[in-house]
Amino acid sequence: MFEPRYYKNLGLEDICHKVAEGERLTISDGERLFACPDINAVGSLAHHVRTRLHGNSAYYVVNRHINYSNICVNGCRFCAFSRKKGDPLSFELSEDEILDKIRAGGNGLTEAHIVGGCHPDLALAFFEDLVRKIRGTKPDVFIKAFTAVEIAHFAKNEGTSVKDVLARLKSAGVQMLPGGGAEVFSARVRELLCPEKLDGEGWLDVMRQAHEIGIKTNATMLYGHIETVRERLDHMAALRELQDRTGGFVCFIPLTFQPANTVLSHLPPATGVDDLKTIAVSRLMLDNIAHVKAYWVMLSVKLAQAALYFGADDFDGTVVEEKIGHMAGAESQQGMTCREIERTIRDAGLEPVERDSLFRKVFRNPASEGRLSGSPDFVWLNYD
Ligand code: V47
Ligand code: SF4
Repeated sequence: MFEPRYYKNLGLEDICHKVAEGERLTISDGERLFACPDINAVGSLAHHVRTRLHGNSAYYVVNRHINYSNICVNGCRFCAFSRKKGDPLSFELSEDEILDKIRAGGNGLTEAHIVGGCHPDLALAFFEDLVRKIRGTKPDVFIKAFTAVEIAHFAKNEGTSVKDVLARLKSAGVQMLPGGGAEVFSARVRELLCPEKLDGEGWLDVMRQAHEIGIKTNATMLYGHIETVRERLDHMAALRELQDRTGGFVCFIPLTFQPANTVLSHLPPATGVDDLKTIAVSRLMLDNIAHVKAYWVMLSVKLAQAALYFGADDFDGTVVEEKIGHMAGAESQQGMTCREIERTIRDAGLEPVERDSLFRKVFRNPASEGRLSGSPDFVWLNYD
């Protein structure tokens, strides 16, 4: 399939050549890829890059998502998760409830993914204390917590700088920031969908500062609502530019918009072809970000499996309990067992590789009672 002659017929011979040579693609190349009706042609280019980077491996992580609260001062039109304070459907977990969820992960858990709304009253000291207690309870669990949007919100609430918030959370035990809250950086889209939220430059600036003090982060893009193809590509180009400077992004996660229960519920969701093409073009444009995630929660397990042949190399993880996508109508199951993930990856003809948050390979010793002991399903079976 990865045949220059084939791409010549599609008018994409130059792009095929650049991909083969590892040359950077331009925004206009990205537009031509999005416009190409031959999804297999675009997918094969992305699969070529993904295979060059990761061979036959497809990664997953034994993780758990925890949302500490859905109370949020912002009212993003695409969000079905957030509630205002006092709303009967708002929730706020206590420190003990959060620690119980961490403990329920058993010895197999390697990552806690902790995010919430921009809460009006929770002080930074609450989060510092929480992170310290998680470290004390489960020192081996990697703490990936608080989006750039939450970090900027903590700084504003606390009357301090982003730098100070990042430094304090790092010293409490935060090891990485998740990639949420990026949406699309376009000021036009943000004005219409999330005018109260930290803007695109602000999001990039928080990430830059995190990278500068040695905190790695992920990056997302929410697509499939009112954004244009050009706005998706501008978003990728902005991430690529920052990555050239800092090298701090670990994984890119295209998030397909779930419209149910949002102000935008009248919009049709992205089609499967658009989802696959977006993943493929992301892999091709983001030549300096090592990993692209097929987030099964939003994509569905079946489409995420197919995405492993369209540029994605990571399947995310066990997740256990997910609210943001499911409150917006995501039809995927709540969590996956390691066995289910491994079967899904193997059935695609790829090799499942358990990784930690930084994509270091995890080795397990089923015979040992040690730090990462237990059968791969241990995490799931210990959760009730
Ligand atoms: O920040 C909100 C987005 C994000 C909707 O970094 C929506 O490893 C779809 O960021 N439909 C949360 N998306 C998810 C996220 C994430 C997931 C997995 C791994 C990582 C990582 C990050 O979801 C939010 C927002 O950008 N979002 N509403 C919606 N209706
Ligand atoms: Fe709040 Fe995040 Fe939902 Fe926006 S997407 S309303 S910031 S919880």
